Amino acid sequence: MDEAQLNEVINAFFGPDQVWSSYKIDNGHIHQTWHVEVHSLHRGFAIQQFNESVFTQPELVMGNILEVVAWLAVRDYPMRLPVPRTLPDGHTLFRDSAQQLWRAFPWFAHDYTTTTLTDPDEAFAGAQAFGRLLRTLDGLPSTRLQAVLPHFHDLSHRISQLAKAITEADEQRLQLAKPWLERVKPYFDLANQLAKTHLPLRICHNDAKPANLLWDRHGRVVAVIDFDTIMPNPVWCDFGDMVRSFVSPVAEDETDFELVGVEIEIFQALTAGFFEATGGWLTLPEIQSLADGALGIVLEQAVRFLTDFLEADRYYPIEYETHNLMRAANQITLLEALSDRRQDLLRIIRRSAAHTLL
Ligand code: GN1
Ligand code: MG
Repeated sequence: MDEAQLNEVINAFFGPDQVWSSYKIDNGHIHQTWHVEVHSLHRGFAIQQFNESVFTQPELVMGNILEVVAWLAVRDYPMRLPVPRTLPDGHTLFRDSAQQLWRAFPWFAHDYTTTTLTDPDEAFAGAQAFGRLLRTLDGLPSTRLQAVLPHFHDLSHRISQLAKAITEADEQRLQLAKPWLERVKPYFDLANQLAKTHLPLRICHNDAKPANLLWDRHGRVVAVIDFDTIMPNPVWCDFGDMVRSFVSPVAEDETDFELVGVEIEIFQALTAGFFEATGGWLTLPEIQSLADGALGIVLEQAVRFLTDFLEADRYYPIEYETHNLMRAANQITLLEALSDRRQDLLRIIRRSAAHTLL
């Protein structure tokens, strides 16, 4: 991406001859993002180059986002809303002369973002924010949302993709992956167990991780961002993604696996924050699904990273050759740690849920 290309995009969204400055933001595996200050408008924007190989129907993604923000805008939703900028022709996507696709969101002033949470108060506030989003989306007819990524949280489908990748992988990658495949296999039955739960579908964020939260200096969540994958799913999908990304004190690609583990205080705070926002609304079977759902989401992420490693890194960008294998290994280590503490997780969930029902 050169400056002339970004200038073309800025002209399209904000009119010709804008004076602007920008820097690239290193956040997210899928799209590429720039912070752009449009000086003549005295406003900042997040400008994104849209990844069409992941989201092959970009208009459906934008359609979902518009449905969701329109719903939230007239409800009791206390955070900023990522409303996409419209072009003069009313569209929210711009195709530049190099055939790349772009969109723009308002920039929300915030003090920090983070990929890991080490403070229980932050875990509480983060889970409360994702819970609030989930709760406020209740009632939005799911028929108004399109399945932008079919089978996104379909664990059995993810496992069968891994099986296919194993049969097609190059020998060297397969050998490297083998020990981790052996360690993850015992958990595959979780897919069947979770498939049997028959829970109501809720409108989930589906990427409920700290990197999708913006914070102010008082530890309050300014905004939940990245509405690309908002789709109906069982509630454990969002709870599970939070567990996956909150409870371990290190990033998902940390290679010192000794550091990967479950900070039980963080889990406790996360659970309390989540029930603070959703308590009394969730059904008992949903509450009972949360612990195994969390294990399921960690398993799913491990399977996705492992599949991508075996498929020679088609999906997730990598910084070194075994990056996806290391990400998978990290997630398998976390899965084992969570599984060891399953009884504690269940007890904490039960207590927390009881508390909100009183
Ligand atoms: C991807 O791009 P980003 O970081 O928001 C992925 C999620 C994964 C996550 C792992 C559309 O999200 O599903 O859980 O990486 N998004 C997509 O960090 O595949
Ligand atoms: Mg995302």
